Amino acid sequence: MKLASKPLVLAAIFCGIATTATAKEYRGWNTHPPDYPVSVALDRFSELVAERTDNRITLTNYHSAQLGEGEFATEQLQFGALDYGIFSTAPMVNTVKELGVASLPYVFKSPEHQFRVMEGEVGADIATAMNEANMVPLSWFASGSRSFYANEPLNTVEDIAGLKFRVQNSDINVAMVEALGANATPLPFGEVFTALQSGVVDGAENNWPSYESTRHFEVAKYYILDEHTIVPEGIIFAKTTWDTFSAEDQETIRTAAQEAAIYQRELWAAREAESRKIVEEAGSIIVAVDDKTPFSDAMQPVYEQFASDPVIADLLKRIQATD
Ligand code: GTR
Repeated sequence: MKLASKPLVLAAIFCGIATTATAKEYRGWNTHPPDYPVSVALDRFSELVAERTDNRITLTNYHSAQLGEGEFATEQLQFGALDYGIFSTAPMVNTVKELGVASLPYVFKSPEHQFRVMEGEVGADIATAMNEANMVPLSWFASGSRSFYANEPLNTVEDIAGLKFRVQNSDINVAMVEALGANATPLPFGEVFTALQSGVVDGAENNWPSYESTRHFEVAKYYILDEHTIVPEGIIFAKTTWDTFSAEDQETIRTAAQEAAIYQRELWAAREAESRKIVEEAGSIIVAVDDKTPFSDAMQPVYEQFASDPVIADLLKRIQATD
């Protein structure tokens, strides 16, 4: 077969280069199934970016932990092996100590207070610290309050003691459970159902939608609404990827991430109510906690251990001063 003439080969090479330079695909991590509020909003984010960059930037979301469990994905992001994703910041606490302040029990007065803090000056300082670990947060999604559940009755804080709880992989979460006299077992999210079912752990802790979507309620039906943490969860890019975008594209992507977050917060409110209904109808025993003081008092050692660091102490003071 006759080889193509030199100009033709050059033209082909040139076109190849032109294609890669004008359309690039990026890989995004997500742990939740496609119909979960977080996932739906992440897909909206990708659509907005594609539309607004004339498909030059394609953000492909891999839902349902297809790219691995959270701890692994968090490391991949920090190494720049993943481009972006929607991440819970709990497993980042061990590498970015500033994030620890946002994982402290009862640090936020409400989900709205968390948004005001994370979107304000404290959030900007936390973002700067995250940049040093190769992470650029773009917007914060609703993440719900996390509460304990177990396969035996939980009516008061005393009932937590002596049980074994799965926690996210964070030193603060371990300390929190230990402060209640219980045992903490860090495990990947995707392994919790089997761990509950086989008795490796007696319980776990999470928000309404995750308690329901993972079907943990089928194997741990006692849910006590102590609402100990509201851990920030957001769209986070690897800085190594982020820095390759022009300032104009960065602006487009950041705006889309913020719009997606507003959409997600609406979806979240509806899903919280729906999840609550599903688990109640399935027989979960829900215990309301009117006075959370016994929980927050018992968790004081966590503050002594983590908030004595001057950097955390300063951020904490500023969070407490935020309305
Ligand atoms: C969920 C969160 C996930 C994951 C999970 C967990 O609420 O959305 O990203 O962190 O909790 O408990 O591991």
